[in-house]
Amino acid sequence: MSRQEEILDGLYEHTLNGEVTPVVELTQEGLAFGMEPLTLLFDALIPALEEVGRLFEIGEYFVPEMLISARAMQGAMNILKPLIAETGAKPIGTFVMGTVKGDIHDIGKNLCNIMLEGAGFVVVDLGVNVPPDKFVAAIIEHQPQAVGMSAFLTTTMPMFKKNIEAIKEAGLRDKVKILVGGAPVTQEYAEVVGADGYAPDASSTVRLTKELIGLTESVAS
Ligand code: B12
Repeated sequence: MSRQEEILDGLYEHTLNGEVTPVVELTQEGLAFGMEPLTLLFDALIPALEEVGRLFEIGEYFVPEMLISARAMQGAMNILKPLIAETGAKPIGTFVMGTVKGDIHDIGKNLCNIMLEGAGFVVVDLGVNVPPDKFVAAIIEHQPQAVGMSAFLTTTMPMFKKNIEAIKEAGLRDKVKILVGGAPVTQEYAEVVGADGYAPDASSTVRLTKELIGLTESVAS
């Protein structure tokens, strides 16, 4: 096995076991070795959290295990974030993002933010547990082209509709494109609640946002 493969394997295992110190060390070693930040993310860290979710589902992991795995991943993200987000690109728009009220999952949201920043968006992150009036206030204050709402629980997904209703009532619905996402969310659900779009991951979030606000990808490289 090459050292790169060992690093990816180690990152996966230590994230799964919630060991932040080796996760941070392996992330630094991988980068020093010339590995791409996105490779560490997509080939080790995200698969580890997917496995955490599976183990939780079958009753082998409980909330504390989920939490320490999430913290371990966060340790790596702190190092990777500036590397992924810093492109020096000119701002191409403003994106307001938040996890809906009642929900504190933020890793998926944060990942979308990093990729959006990397693509040149100014991201206003409202954090987690965001009530409808905060989304409305942020739209008024920051005048974004797009708003993203993240929900990871079937019990908090209905907040999309509440948020969209509040945005409508404030007379702002035609001012912004609304994207929804999170593990249990689907395209069908997005349509039912009246969102403009749904994306299953961070890179498609960037693609969809650009498409919705009328920014076509440049064909010239
Ligand atoms: C880590 C984790 C936690 C951590 C969260 C830490 C944190 N800071 O985020 C902690 C321990 C706190 C937690 C708590 C709970 N959790 Co939890 N958690 C998870 C876990 C394992 C991983 C989630 C994650 O971050 N994945 C990594 C990211 C990268 O995932 P991703 O989905 O691929 O993200 C992409 C897309 O979703 C999309 N996206 C995300 N947001 C947005 C927004 C927009 C606008 C767009 C366009 C796209 C988009 O882009 C992302 C990046 O590519 C999942 C399992 C799973 N399979 O999702 C359970 C899971 C979400 N949790 C679950 C549950 C039940 C809970 C608790 C209720 C447990 C409890 N009994 O207390 C609590 C609820 C707390 C609350 N009120 O929110 C269930 C939800 C079941 C359901 N369908 O409702 C899951 C699915 C586990 C399971 N299989 O049962 N959890």
